[in-house]
Amino acid sequence: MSRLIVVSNRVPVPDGTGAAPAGGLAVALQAALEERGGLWLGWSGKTNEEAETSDLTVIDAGPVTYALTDLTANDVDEYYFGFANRVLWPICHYRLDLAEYGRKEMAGYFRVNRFFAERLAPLVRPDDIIWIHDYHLIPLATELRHMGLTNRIGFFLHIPWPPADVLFTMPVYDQIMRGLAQYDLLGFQTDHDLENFAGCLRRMGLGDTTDGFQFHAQGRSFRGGAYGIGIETAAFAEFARNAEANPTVQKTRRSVENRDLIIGVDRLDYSKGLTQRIDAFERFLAMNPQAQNRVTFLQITPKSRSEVPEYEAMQRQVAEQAGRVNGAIGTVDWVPIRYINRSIARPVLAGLYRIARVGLVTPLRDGMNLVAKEYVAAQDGEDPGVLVLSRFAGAARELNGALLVNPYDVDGTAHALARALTMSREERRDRWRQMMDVMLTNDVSHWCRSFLADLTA
Ligand code: GDG
Repeated sequence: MSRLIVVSNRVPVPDGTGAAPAGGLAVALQAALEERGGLWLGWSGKTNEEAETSDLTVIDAGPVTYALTDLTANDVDEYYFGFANRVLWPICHYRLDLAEYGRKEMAGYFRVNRFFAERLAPLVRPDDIIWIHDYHLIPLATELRHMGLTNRIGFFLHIPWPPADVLFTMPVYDQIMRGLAQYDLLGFQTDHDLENFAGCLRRMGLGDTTDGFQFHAQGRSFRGGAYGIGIETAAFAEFARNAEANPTVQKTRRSVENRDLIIGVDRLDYSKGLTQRIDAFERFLAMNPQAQNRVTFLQITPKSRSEVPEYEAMQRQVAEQAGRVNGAIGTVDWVPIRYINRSIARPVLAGLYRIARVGLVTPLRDGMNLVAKEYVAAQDGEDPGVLVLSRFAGAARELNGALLVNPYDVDGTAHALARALTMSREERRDRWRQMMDVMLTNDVSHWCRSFLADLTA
């Protein structure tokens, strides 16, 4: 079996204590790396003005080696905050209005990708297979090919891929598309993202596809596929069962008294539809006065990317909105929205999913959305809660048992909330079983194995 090299912007290096359970993606990739032996390379998360000449930090953990590189503060500004998170992230989430183009940032993105390639190339053996992750590193294959590497290189995009008319608004779309054509396998979350990619290639006259999966562009052949990412379904279900007894979860349960709990969990990000979600909750209460003082909406929203101006503005906007609704609708003994701006421990999160009657997951656009899957896996199958899910999340392609909503349609989401809270136990069980069966098959190990099988085929 060939050795596997994984490259991602950040690397989940195990801390050796086992105290913090790693996310599903880290577990699945670590398992694949352990099986084949391998290397995981990425940014250390640290800045260092001598980054270009300093050594990689190498951590040997049995069959797996972790190699971390620092970046200069300027590199991080241009490559990470500037281009990855202020151009590619909004464009791939269909937010043309939020993309901020700067020549410096665009150049920085390509420069840092070259730097990653220079760090990686000396470590690669001829028969290694290389798996690169996400929008930060699209041009990496181009750089590695320029250095003469002929290894099999796969790429998985964790976020959506937009249609041509959206992509083409980005000044360097041509270079980005040519960069993608240098891989041997391109993995997307859904068939829709794959179709969008094929459409972009065709519209550019850069290449075409023979059977929907096999592409021809720039004199090369490569494959594309939809590989929807999963979670560790069975393990997470077990984890949530045990987490119900967690003291913080029990305390929360008591504190909501006999009210129904609705839960939302999202990084603070404009793609997650938070303002529309709060509007829908407010509308639901207005349309169902009997629900007043009978429900609590708990929104857990750790801050992210606060250095990016659009995120900073959002933080203020959502906090003000939650405060306004609480002021207008709340009573002396009832706070309708509990809005938490920090990250909470994973066992507490799992237990809260389990006691919530509704999982409210309404992104405006999302590659997959693992919160939706975690919420379902955490339920008690005998008396499960209901998932209300945006049709614009990749997860909606798989989770047919959810109540699918259009998050821009505030009335529609409010109706779905009312329906979720009054749904019969029988219907809840049927819907849950349907989703759970799919998720037990399509778990994160399945995702990892399918991608690697196609990359090595
Ligand atoms: C990207 C794509 C795609 C959140 N708050 C807390 C917490 N979380 C955990 C959740 C979940 C993860 O963070 C979020 O994953 P998502 O998939 O929902 O969203 P992104 O971060 O945007 O991820 C997405 C994903 O990549 C994988 O391919 O699904 O579409 O955008 O696991 O549980 N965890 C803890 N405390 C929190 O407060 N412990």
